[in-house]
Amino acid sequence: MQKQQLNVAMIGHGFIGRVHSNAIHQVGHFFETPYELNLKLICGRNRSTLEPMASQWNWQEVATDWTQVVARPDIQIVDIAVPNALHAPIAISAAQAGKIVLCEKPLARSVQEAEQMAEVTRRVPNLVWFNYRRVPAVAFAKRLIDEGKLGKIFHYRALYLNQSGNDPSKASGWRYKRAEAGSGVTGDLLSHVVDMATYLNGEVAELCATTHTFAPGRDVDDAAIVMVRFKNGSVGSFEASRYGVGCSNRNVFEINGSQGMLRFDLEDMNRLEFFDATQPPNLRGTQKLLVTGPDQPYADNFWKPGHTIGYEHSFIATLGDFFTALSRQEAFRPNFDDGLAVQRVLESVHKSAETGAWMKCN
Ligand code: SOE
Repeated sequence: MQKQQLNVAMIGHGFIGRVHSNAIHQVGHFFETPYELNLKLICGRNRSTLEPMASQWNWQEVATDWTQVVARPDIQIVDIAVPNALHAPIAISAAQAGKIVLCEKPLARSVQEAEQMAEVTRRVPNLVWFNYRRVPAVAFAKRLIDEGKLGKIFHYRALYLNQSGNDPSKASGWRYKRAEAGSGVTGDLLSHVVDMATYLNGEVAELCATTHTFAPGRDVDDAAIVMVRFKNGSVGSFEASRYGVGCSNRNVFEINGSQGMLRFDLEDMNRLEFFDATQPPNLRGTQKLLVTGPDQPYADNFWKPGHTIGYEHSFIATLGDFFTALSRQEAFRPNFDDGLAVQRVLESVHKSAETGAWMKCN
């Protein structure tokens, strides 16, 4: 069958732009969909870094003005991989021009921006790159929870730590400036924690948070610690920090239920730890499952059982599921409304940190 050609324009060409470029190249190799993606155009402000990036990742054209790019009739997909301050104007213009819109997380700098983006973008297929939902071990955790393997959930605790804030060479980057990023670690890392917690354990009912900035003069948060009550009756904690010295990209959750426990650590991302409390007491113990198949998420897409995968596969799987949903005219999650929901929780974190009070979410 002839595939439908879709031309992609990616705005941005930093680290995450490379990750997205790889996913756009690879998705057709691992997921059977009726579309063929063309890496038509990459857009960025700095030609001297843009041109080598375009040639290394096989983007056909380069451009420096995103306003012209989103207006081009030969572009069907706009992928946003730029600093957070530009997410809203690009997403809104692209959606108004009828494009499919893919946006890096966090969706926006504020709830107000996210609301405008979600409103306009509901008319077009859209996605927010909360990629960790598609790590096979995380998707398997979701399946086990939905099957009731944990019973009633008591606790959900999660950490996302890196050490970038403690690195003076990074301090001048956009991620450390309120005007460009909107917030610090909350938007950058806590947003992943909130999305994953909502995916696995449902909505947050209320929370109480403290945030802290270690670097003198920095106008964004470096660390956030949050106590959480979920709508399903469980209680939990979230911690995110850029001062987690010794941790490069430590994204962890641990869930305790009446019938078992699940534990995940991105730094060992092919594994999911499972404790089955329904086993006879003398046989109970934590199993370190290698989630590469058989009968596990994405086992049919990637390699044979035991042949492990990496960070980039979570982006490929995100895109694969997105185009599968598109071809079936089904809803895709996480979309801009999910990004907005995360933004609301992050705003409650900031308000709670300012006032010291518990905040109701939604
Ligand atoms: C940098 O802190 C970063 O690239 C985040 O922005 C990503 O969302 C996370 O997945 C890895 O770390």
